[in-house]
Amino acid sequence: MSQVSFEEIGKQKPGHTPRGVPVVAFDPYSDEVMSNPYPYYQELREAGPLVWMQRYGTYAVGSYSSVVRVLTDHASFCSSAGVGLTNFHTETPWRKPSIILEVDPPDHSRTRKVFSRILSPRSLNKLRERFEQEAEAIVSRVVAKGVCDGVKDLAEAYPLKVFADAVGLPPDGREHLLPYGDMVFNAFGPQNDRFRECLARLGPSIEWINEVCQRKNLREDSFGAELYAAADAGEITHEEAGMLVRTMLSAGLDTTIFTIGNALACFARNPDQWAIVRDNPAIARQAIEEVLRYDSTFHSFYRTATRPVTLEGMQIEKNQKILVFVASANRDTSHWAGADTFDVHRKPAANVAFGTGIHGCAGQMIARLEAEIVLKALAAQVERIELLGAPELHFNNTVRGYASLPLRFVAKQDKGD
Ligand code: OVV
Repeated sequence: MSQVSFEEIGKQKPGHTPRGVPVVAFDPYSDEVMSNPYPYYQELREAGPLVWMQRYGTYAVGSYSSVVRVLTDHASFCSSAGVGLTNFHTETPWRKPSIILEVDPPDHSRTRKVFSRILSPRSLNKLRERFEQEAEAIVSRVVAKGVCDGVKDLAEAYPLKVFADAVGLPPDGREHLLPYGDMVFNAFGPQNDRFRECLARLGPSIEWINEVCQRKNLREDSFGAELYAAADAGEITHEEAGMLVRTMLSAGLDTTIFTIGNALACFARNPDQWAIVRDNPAIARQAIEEVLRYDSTFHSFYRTATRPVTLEGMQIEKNQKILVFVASANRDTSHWAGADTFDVHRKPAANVAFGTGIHGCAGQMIARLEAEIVLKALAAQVERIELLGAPELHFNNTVRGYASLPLRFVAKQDKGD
């Protein structure tokens, strides 16, 4: 098999099918597939542990074992060529690459160390009380309203308040966060209409983001302030501190918002599962894990082969992109019994919703904390979650969630019991 040169990557046309690799024809970025990707993921896994995505001229993995294999071999499957379809070695990224996501060791290790410390369970402890108070207030509001949009009124409202506060953002201008995040996650996919329309709509959001990443705009006693303190201590540069604030704002909103929305949809559609959490809120953390497995928020991203590498008995050429479907791995029936059933009693067995390996989500503990606290606040006040109409999906090239969820939160008769 011939080796693909740098220059050829990105210009590769569908049809350059490598020999011996099963071919998959569906477009994972089409509205049709995104509406319900799971039958397509099954097709992908049944085709084989490593396949060729004809539409985009990339390899892909969708089974649990091959996904884990790719993510735990960062030496062979790197992130520095970008974790989207765009190959940074040959194409121009839409923004300056992330210094923690789109980078390999040893550069990655230094930024990751600082970032992980600031988001460690230990440093998150001090946020719990404030997060709980805010969840109680927001949940009380939606319960009082009765009928609401579960996305706008709860799933968006909560992280836009508590996470943005924790980063140290000013209260004004936060409406720029979601258009920016939408762009970040669209940009991991192909430069399709969705990407172009999102970029065209962005307007002043990029400038606002860059502005609030500066030290003078961040509150004291915040993640942002801690990143700049790490710069004062010489662990990273001051410019890098600003870039890591950008990472928090890129990665920390859409993801948690969609996860909370997906949880609401799961429980509205499975009232028996809601009854379990409501009657035993201690299970909330495990239930969130099941939401993440069953309806993963981050669906897919890429790695790039650093050398000719054999995977699942097939040869991948250097510089080739490999599409990693974590949402498919989380539905792999050879790893999960009854994978397509939402079951909060399922024992948490290492789902890959947050990825795995050295690039495994650095914010996963705060993401879980937010979702768990919201679920517990709902469990304290809400008897039933009723779906009043068809949920509206939000289409994004990388993350999956809802644009709106018409819900009624039926209050418990006696909140005290
Ligand atoms: C994990 C993630 C998602 C989106 C953006 C970034 C990271 C970043 O580092 O900017």
